[in-house]
Amino acid sequence: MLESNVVTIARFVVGQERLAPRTTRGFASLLHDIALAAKLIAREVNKAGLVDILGGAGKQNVHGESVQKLDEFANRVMYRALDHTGLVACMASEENDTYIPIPDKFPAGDYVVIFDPLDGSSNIDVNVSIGTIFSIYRKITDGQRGTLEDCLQPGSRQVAAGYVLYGSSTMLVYTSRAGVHGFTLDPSIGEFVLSHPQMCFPDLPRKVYSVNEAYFDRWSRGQQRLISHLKNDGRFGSRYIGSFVADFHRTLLQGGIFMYPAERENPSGKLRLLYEASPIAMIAEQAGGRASTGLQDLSDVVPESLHQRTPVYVGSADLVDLAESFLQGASEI
Ligand code: AFP
Repeated sequence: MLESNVVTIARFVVGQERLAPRTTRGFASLLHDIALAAKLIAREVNKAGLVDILGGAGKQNVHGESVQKLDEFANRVMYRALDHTGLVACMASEENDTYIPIPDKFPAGDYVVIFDPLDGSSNIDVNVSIGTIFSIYRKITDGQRGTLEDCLQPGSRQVAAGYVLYGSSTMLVYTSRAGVHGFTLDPSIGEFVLSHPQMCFPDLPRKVYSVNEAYFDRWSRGQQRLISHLKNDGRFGSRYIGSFVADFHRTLLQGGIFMYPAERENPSGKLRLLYEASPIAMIAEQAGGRASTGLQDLSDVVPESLHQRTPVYVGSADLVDLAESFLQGASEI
């Protein structure tokens, strides 16, 4: 029997359903499937350091089987966890060029699931935290199965969003518009258990900004002035991991602002709207923060293509407001 104070993710989600206006009973099952995929990915991520012993990607492992790259593995695990459930209309993944239909042999459902199976994967080799990001919408087209149009919805229409952080422990953080809740994988029972209920950006005296400052010379004057302002403010420290999930998670726990700005030669920045920015924006808003392109709320951006990129400013609401005040009107890039 479970200890009385342990709340597993399955138990928690069922209890939340009546609070989450846009979800149905199937949502609990969908989140359960994503949590299962996360456990399988976490198991492989934890083995990544043994790659020299077990064989690297493209090589044969000790069993003579060929070893997949971890991001390809994570992509397949997410797909296989969701393709047959009868809950999903279609999917889209950062790893696939086009949207992913549900095979005809399986029934299709109402939810559209969009994911980045392994974000920050260039950090794997140096043992830095990486993550999975997911975003859930309802199908908006009339047909039985989902289409590209169902994937191209603004973040404001998300039913739920979340991420999994593969760090010193594995955490799953999600929102279904009833607050943001964090669960830590307890390896001894193989379950995600509630560890961080009702997460909110704190307002601490020490502030943190997070941006890759090596790109300073490529930024607009407004962005450069913003960073100079933060440096002169006296209250700010700087942290940058280079792994969006890990940088955002720290920002959520400690407050501050994460930025991936536009550049003069690359006005869209690097991060993907559908796979990275929109889901993290929803979590930020539900945690009392804000997310912006620098010029408008990220949740209002209507995607035109699956792999569209966008500048990102996310974190404590007052700091995102401050960033916008430097960027709006500063059109000289
Ligand atoms: P990788 O998946 O190639 O490691 O990129 C990670 C990422 O998309 C995101 O997780 C980081 O916030 C961002 O790129 C870091 O980019 P820079 O290396 O340009 O700072």
